[in-house]
Amino acid sequence: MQVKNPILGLCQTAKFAISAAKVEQCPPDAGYEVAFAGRSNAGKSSALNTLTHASLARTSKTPGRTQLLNFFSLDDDRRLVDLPGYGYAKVPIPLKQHWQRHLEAYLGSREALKGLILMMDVRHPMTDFDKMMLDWSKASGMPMHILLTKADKLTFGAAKNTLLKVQSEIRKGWGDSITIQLFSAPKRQGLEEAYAVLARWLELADKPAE
Ligand SMILES: Nc1nc2c(ncn2[C@@H]2O[C@H](COP(=O)(O)OP(=O)(O)OP(=O)(O)O)[C@@H](O)[C@H]2O)c(=O)[nH]1
Ligand SMILES: [Mg+2]
Repeated sequence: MQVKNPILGLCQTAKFAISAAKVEQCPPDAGYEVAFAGRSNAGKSSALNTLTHASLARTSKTPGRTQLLNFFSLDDDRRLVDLPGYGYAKVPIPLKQHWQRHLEAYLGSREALKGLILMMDVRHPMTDFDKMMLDWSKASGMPMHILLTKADKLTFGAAKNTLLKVQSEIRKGWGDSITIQLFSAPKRQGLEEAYAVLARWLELADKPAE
């Protein structure tokens, strides 16, 4: 029997929907959403582009580039959201406060949000900001999955060691519901694991073909 993978099909036809500078500008709060969060420059936009086979999200060598909540539609009920990177020191303070306020408002109030993908650079994991996000996920009960990005920058062994170390730290401090994997955008490493998480949260589990 042939098995269809609906998440792959939907990701391949993802379309940019809207950039919201404030929570009030977000699409109506209905359906299913998965948001991509992480420190500035961690590789959020690159991961999104790799998963959607498109250059939907702007990537940049300059940290702090994604300044708004960017929504990408998969279908009428499902969206992926590229969140502004946190922790970029050179952003002017008023702008920083503006993002933080709206990011917090989005995270704290969004009914459609079903899970958070947290990206950490495999070479610099578990920053204070990452820990703050882990605390928030635990306190709010929001499902979280971590991508250790840029795995291609380390040898296989070193990347695997970091994975095990961070996994153990997270289990001890935040419980075992948070899942974690290695990811590389240029090598397209870790796609299947990430798709499986998206499919679960977006309620698009594999179904036998009709
Ligand atoms: N080698 C390698 N480089 C990567 C990977 N992911 C991202 N990068 C690079 O890291 C830089 C930042 O990537 P972005 O995807 O723009 O990061 P971001 O988290 O969206 O950054 P902000 O929007 O500024 O918060 C870019 O130069 C990317 O090309 C990866 O898996 N491997
Ligand atoms: Mg970005």
